[in-house]
Amino acid sequence: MEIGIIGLPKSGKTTLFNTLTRGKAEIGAYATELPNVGIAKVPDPRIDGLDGIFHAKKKVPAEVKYVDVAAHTKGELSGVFLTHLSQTDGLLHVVRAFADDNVPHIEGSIDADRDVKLLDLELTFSDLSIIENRLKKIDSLLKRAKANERDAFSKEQALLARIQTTLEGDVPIREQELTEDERKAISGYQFLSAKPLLIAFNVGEERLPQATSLEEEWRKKYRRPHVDVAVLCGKLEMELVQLDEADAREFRSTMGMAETALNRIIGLCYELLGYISFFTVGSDEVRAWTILRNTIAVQAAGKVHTDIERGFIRAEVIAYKDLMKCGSLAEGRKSALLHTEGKSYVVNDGDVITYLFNV
Ligand SMILES: Nc1nc2c(ncn2[C@@H]2O[C@H](COP(=O)(O)OP(=O)(O)OP(=O)(O)O)[C@@H](O)[C@H]2O)c(=O)[nH]1
Ligand SMILES: [Mg+2]
Repeated sequence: MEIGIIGLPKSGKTTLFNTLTRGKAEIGAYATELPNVGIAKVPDPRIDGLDGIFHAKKKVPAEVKYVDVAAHTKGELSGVFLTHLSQTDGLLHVVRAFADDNVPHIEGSIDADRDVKLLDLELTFSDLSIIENRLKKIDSLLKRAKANERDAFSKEQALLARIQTTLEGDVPIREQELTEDERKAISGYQFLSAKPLLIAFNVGEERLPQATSLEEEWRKKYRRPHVDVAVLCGKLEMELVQLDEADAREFRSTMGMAETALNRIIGLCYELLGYISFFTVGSDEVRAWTILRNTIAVQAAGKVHTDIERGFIRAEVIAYKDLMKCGSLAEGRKSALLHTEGKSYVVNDGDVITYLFNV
């Protein structure tokens, strides 16, 4: 589970990266080719709820990896950037919306709308160039292909040509009408405009009081299928995660800031990417695991351990809410809220699962 942070130079990418991962990457440094990589712990109050029952030695939240790729100038979403970005499951676009004369903007002025479009174009260009190369390759392959291979190549050619035309009409791949099979067929290309996108507008402190209304306004404007919007003040948020918790809380309540940007952005990315969490519990640890919506029990087991997936016998499942009502797994069993499921059970967000397995 990995999210790539993108944006124009000096938009606040590394600042946000540090906030999300509580990291200490150098700010304002001209980034090198090496990306910053860090882990964000996904805040989830249910972990504490479960710990109230199990008093575990360890509480382990779900984790999402964030990759802050180096700054790139226009038209350079290629080479090393592309390699890092193509492996991610989603993109977080940091858009500069703060004014600061000490931080020059590469385009010479602050214009968030222009920057959103600019990056969109870059994603599109990157995909178009991959498609062009592949189409050329298929052309030459078709000349030499045996009769039994031609069909597959022709099919791929037709699909890519269709995607190309639609992309040229400014429809990103994430919004294109493709069947499940077609999406699968192109998944290997890791197209950037196919990835879910969170646009994070980085506003200055002076606009903090309007953050909520700005977010509403921008969400209306930019929200698309698989695209969501957040507004935050990157610099302030980074300073706040470096404070101790009580001080940060006090500051937030004085400023009327409800939730930390950290929690909100991680939460929004989680939803946007279609992730859900299930839990394993015990006196050793209470732990959240990340899966995609519609994952079946046996695949989810593989997240915990490949042995459990291989030797899967059954899963004992209780919904988080039900478990909190009963107060223990034993009570859950008695009141039949805990149910036994087989391999193909579709796991729900918040399921607490005990696996029985045999290897
Ligand atoms: N005033 C103000 N300055 C900010 C804010 N966020 C970032 N900055 C400043 O902008 C400069 C660039 O921030 P970075 O986080 O390094 O931006 P970046 O996008 O990672 O930059 P590159 O990696 O060089 O492209 C630094 O001097 C930050 O202190 C903000 O919300 N307000
Ligand atoms: Mg940076």
